[in-house]
Amino acid sequence: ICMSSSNVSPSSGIPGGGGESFLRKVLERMESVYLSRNPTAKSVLDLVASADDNPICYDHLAFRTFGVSGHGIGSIARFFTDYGYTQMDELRFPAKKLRALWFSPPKDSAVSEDGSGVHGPLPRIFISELLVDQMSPQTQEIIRRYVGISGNGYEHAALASAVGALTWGKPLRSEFQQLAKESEYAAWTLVNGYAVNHVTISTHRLKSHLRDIKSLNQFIEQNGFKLNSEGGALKVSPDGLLLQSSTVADSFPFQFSDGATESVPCSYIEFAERLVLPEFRNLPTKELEEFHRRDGFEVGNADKIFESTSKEQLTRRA
Ligand code: OOG
Ligand code: NI
Repeated sequence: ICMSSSNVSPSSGIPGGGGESFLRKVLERMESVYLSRNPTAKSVLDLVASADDNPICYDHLAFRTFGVSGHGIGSIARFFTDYGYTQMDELRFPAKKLRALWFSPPKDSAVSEDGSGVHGPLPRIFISELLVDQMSPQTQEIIRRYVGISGNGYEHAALASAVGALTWGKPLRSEFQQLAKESEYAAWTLVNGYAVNHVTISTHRLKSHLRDIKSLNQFIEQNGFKLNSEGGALKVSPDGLLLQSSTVADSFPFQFSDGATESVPCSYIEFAERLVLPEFRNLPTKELEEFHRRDGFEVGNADKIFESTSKEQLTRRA
């Protein structure tokens, strides 16, 4: 079975019981929106599940937001912190005008024997926000108008994600294009809202040879899926202990409010391998738990993973 995440950080929330089962129900709805919109992610999960014949554990789920008047990271974070998650480190991406925070899960109790996906160990949560103040006046005007239309929608970000709805109206194609020129992240967020941006398979918790992320990458490509090639398919943290890769996002025909339809990017799937920390290297494999491994995220890796929804990656020939 998947090792339960042994988080040492105190969880102020509600471990187990009604709180945890509600949290998992919400994650289930978010995941089902994600799987229904992203055929590549669904196929990759099915493929890995059939090849490994073991429960798949999620390392993290990620969301994108507009960092302006309450609509930023906090809007979606609130749900998770209310259900026991703990805010961890901040990551900054000055060139992309983004910032992110990650949240570690509460100690979970409801991991069933065959717990897979959202029924396995609770995932970390990675939430980023666009630094809207740093955008051009035209871009800011569009973003501020749409978050304005949404009213108090930001108070219900998790609900919006779970039901797969935008809290603002559909934009004009020209507005999408204006944002895309300046920040592909902004354009993505305008048409996808609080939808799950990606789920990440925890490769070291697989049992077959696919637990090695390099083997998994090869397997994914052999099966005809395109990996995000930005800076090389495999992203490695400076300490060498956090290895990540991702597919290129799917796209879907989006009908803009002016009636025009254009293909826009939606979500992708990521893979992460967390290696054992030096101080635990002598532990027998059987005794290894998640907390013995490299935790957290890495700016250098993340910066390249953001490109999984970029036009350059989407239009690249495999
Ligand atoms: C997030 C990219 C970063 C990670 O695991 O470092 C990331 C995004 O594309 O919104 O997922
Ligand atoms: Ni990620």
